[in-house]
Amino acid sequence: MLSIVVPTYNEAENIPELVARLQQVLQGLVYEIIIVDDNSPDETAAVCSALSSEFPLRLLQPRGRPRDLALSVVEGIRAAAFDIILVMDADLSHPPDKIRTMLKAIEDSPGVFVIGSRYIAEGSFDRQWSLWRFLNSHLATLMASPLTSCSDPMSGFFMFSRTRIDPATLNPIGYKIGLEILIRGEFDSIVEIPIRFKDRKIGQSKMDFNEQLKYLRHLRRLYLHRFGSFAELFLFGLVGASGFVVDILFYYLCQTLGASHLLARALSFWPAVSWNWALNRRVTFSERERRPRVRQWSEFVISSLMGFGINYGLYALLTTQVSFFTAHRLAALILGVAAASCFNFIASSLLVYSNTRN
Ligand SMILES: Nc1nc2c(ncn2[C@@H]2O[C@H](COP(=O)(O)OP(=O)(O)O)[C@@H](O)[C@H]2O)c(=O)[nH]1
Ligand SMILES: [Mg+2]
Repeated sequence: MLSIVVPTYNEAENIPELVARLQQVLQGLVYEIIIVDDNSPDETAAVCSALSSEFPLRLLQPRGRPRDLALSVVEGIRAAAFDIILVMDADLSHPPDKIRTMLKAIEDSPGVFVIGSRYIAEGSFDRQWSLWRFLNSHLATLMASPLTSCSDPMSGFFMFSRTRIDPATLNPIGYKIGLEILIRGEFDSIVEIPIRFKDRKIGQSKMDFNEQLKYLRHLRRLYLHRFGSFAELFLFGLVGASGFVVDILFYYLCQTLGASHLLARALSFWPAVSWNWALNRRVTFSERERRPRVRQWSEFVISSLMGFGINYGLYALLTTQVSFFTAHRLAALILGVAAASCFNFIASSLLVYSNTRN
């Protein structure tokens, strides 16, 4: 017994063929097709209503939220009548004739996550992709590689048992719902089935730049989920590195405008520290409580100045008191920066951006 969840947006012309192909390959099985349509302006609703008299098909049209593929799939999973769920695209990119192989894998071991993969042996694409699409797909996969060993977590063609996830824990955004379920679910292992991914014949892809930005936000959530404070530390480091660039730019800008190098050094600190504060508020700790800006900024400045004190103090102490560092000043400088960064991160995480203060 199988529930097939198909997210759609403007796929009215593809749905009849998809449904007919599913009927062909699934004869003798009990299954349902749940079309989760984000209120497409085309004929999707009429097409589905006509098909539903002949095929086991239901149409869901969620309202009250912006269009989102991943959220549509979550809604489809919630509405499914059966525990075994298959997610696939409507545009016939995913081969229905692999479904029985996928089902067999789940029947053999119900705890697995089965995914149709383009990147393992015998998996392939229909025709040459543009370099842009190719790079995009590979870069997206590479960025997810610390999260999963799956070779193609971006494939939207996968099957799993709903008993292995709690839909309430899913918090996706954008396109990569397979990755979301894979990371948040409790699966024993991943089974990859090679597929030939076909380019759509009808209609248009809805993948665009905005979806790629959403993917970065989605990845951030998954990294925080999987790596907790380490992911925050990593983001804090990235923000710090970008602040360093701001610092240098202003340092030169001030001098170009006539300031002395000492004055330029003192001035460029302020835009850099403000940049860091704002980005940490928006990116690193964006899930934390929103505290009043001026007060939080002031605390961030104080903690940064204390960090600088530690940085400078440690450098001075080591290079005057420890003979090794007298000879290796760069090592002292690096230790100073590392200690100050740790201090800054801890102060930010526990105090400046903490949840428990107001
Ligand atoms: N419900 C819903 N489905 C979507 C949305 N965007 C795309 N889809 C569907 O998701 C599947 C994959 O989208 P597609 O545009 O083909 O992406 P591509 O294969 O990466 O080019 C198709 O069935 C689309 O109709 C959306 O915002 N909401
Ligand atoms: Mg497609």
